[in-house]
Amino acid sequence: MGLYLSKIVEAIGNLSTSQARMLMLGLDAAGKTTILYKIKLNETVTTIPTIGFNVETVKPKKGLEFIVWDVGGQEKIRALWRHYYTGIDGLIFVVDSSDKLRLGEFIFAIQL
Ligand SMILES: Nc1nc2c(ncn2[C@@H]2O[C@H](COP(=O)(O)OP(=O)(O)OP(=O)(O)O)[C@@H](O)[C@H]2O)c(=O)[nH]1
Ligand SMILES: [Mg+2]
Repeated sequence: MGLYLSKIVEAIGNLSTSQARMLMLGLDAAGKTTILYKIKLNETVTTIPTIGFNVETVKPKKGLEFIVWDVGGQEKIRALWRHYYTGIDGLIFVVDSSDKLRLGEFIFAIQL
């Protein structure tokens, strides 16, 4: 997971803005909250399924600040994702590469 985090930070580090509002979406148990707190605290925390959202300000790189919205991915609450799009600067899709069977479910969910 660390390699992917570095790539995300590297890619987004080229943005001209120093602060960005980011929305993180993915299916339940994809690892969104784990990633958020790994960036924020540099720790792998024990998570519980997110009902609603977590929002944290993180500094993944010097001079760059993200306000990250991590929205719960359980099936019943995916219809709420679209309400979080307003005003965002970037979207992070979190996909568990070992969960290939549910990739179609995720593609369906982001079209809701
Ligand atoms: N998918 C995934 N999970 C991991 C990985 N490494 C650790 N995990 C564990 O898998 C679980 C993922 O849970 P969360 O981070 O809460 O997932 P989430 O995407 O926030 O789920 P919701 O809040 O239900 O939408 C945690 O127990 C993690 O510790 C990884 O590389 N991929
Ligand atoms: Mg979560």
